[in-house]
Amino acid sequence: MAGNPVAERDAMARARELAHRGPRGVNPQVGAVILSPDGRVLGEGWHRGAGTPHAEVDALSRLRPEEARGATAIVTLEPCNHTGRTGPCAEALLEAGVARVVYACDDPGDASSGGAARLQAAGVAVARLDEAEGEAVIADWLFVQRTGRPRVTVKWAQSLDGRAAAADGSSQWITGPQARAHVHRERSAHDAIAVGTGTVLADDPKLTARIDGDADAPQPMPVVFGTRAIPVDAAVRRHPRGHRTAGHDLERELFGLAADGVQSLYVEGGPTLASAFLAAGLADRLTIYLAPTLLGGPRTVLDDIGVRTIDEQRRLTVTRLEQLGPDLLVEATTEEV
Ligand code: AOF
Ligand code: ZN
Repeated sequence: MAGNPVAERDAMARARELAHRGPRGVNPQVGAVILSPDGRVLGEGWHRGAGTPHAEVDALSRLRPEEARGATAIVTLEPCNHTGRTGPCAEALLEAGVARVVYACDDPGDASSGGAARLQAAGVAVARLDEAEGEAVIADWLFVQRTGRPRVTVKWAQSLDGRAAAADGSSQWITGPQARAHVHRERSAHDAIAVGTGTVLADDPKLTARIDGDADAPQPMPVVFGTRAIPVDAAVRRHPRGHRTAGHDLERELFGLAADGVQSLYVEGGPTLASAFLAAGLADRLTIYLAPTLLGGPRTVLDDIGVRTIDEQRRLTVTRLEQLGPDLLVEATTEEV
């Protein structure tokens, strides 16, 4: 069965919007739109998190049974082929009598993939559309599927001479308000935010995302690494998402966070924690705020990251360079290209 290209492209864009209504967690965000053979929207759906109906089943549930016969399902992810917490979507689409399925990206799961082939074998027309855009919706989830851990961004602010604080440890403020506003948007864009106990003791950060004009910005869950106790009156104890504590085995902690649905982690301080993530090869992206100031002295942004000799230097690839008021933002990945 041939599709209706214009209606299908619009429906896929709509399905991507619907996907974002779902929560980030252990399951991917998925959206679905059901079209009549002449390209009218019959129903919309999205996945509301593990244990709840998948997007295509949610969309089908909005239709009268006879409407689904001969319809086209537009889904941002390949319909699953497994019985997990819910039944296989490929079978649900077959039973409903859907004649055509258009999806954006393949399901990477060993058990859950194969829905497209299953549908095709049963005589349903299957096509793939807007793959890159579909992958972008669930980029962090796909990263977790591939690596078992959240994607990690390590952030720091520094003087031009590479210091994170003055000799006495004071560090507020090195950068200006534009850079700090940017940091709050970055906090909100991550599922969790990590600091060491040293930073909690020195700076008493709130670790909330405070964005002008957006009181409902998503808040990252604080994760405090280290062995020292968090003071009873520490600001992090009043964080709206609570907080969790973590130990020294970074990889293990990351696996645990991913198992609890954390797809991205923002490592915000300080030098000890940033260095530990870099030394362990667990930093994927760096965001470095450079302030046009000099501090000198011993408080460098990093301590030992395992580089003994110049052959071991950690080459980065700069992915973005931006001026934020008086400061510069350098974004880099640890992947060499
Ligand atoms: C779909 N449509 O809306 C979603 C899919 O065990 P479950 O039921 O929670 O299934 C989770 C897996 O199903 C998940 O890892 C991914 O492979 C797929 N997600 N598939 O057909 C959806 N959310
Ligand atoms: Zn499914």
